Amino acid sequence: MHFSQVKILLVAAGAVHLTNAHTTFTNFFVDRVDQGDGTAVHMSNNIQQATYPLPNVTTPDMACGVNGETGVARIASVNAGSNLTFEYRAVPDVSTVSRGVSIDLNHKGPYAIYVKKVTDSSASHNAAGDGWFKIMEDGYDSVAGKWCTEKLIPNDGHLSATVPSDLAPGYSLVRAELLALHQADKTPPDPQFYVGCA
Ligand SMILES: [Cu+2]
Repeated sequence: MHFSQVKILLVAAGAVHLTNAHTTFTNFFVDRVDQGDGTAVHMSNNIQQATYPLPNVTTPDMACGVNGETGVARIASVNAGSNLTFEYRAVPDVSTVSRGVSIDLNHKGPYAIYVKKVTDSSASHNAAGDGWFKIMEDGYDSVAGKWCTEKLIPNDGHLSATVPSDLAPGYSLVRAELLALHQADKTPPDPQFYVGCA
């Protein structure tokens, strides 16, 4: 779907203007089961800017996004080998728009999924700092001629990873990082990181 079509759709739905059609991680799926809107997900509580990229790469918010250090009560149970899916949306509340509006097509770039062992997943101030390791990455598919962000759109905004079979039992945070590079070669460079944790 082209951006112009998205805009028309949103205007028709009476939604607010969609500035730059950024994106944010809203829904966590375990073995393809949706845990629910924002459930077990660390999300921004700024409704106007929830879909904005992080302003720079030195902010502690690089770990889990704005308000990402605030623990959430709901925890999802996963098993070694489970499929984890991260749904990104250009509009966090899809009750006002059609599902599947995940990101504007002009965003091109890779994604990666990270895990960090923590002592309590529901606690706050777990995210920033050491301990993260990468369990999945995808970038440019030279056969298809597409970036992962371009595949995101027909895939309902879903990124996926598999829980490593050797992950130790206990609590973990899992972090999704989507990186749009369409402004990264401009002056000043503006790589757009969209990160969130479950
Ligand atoms: Cu953007």
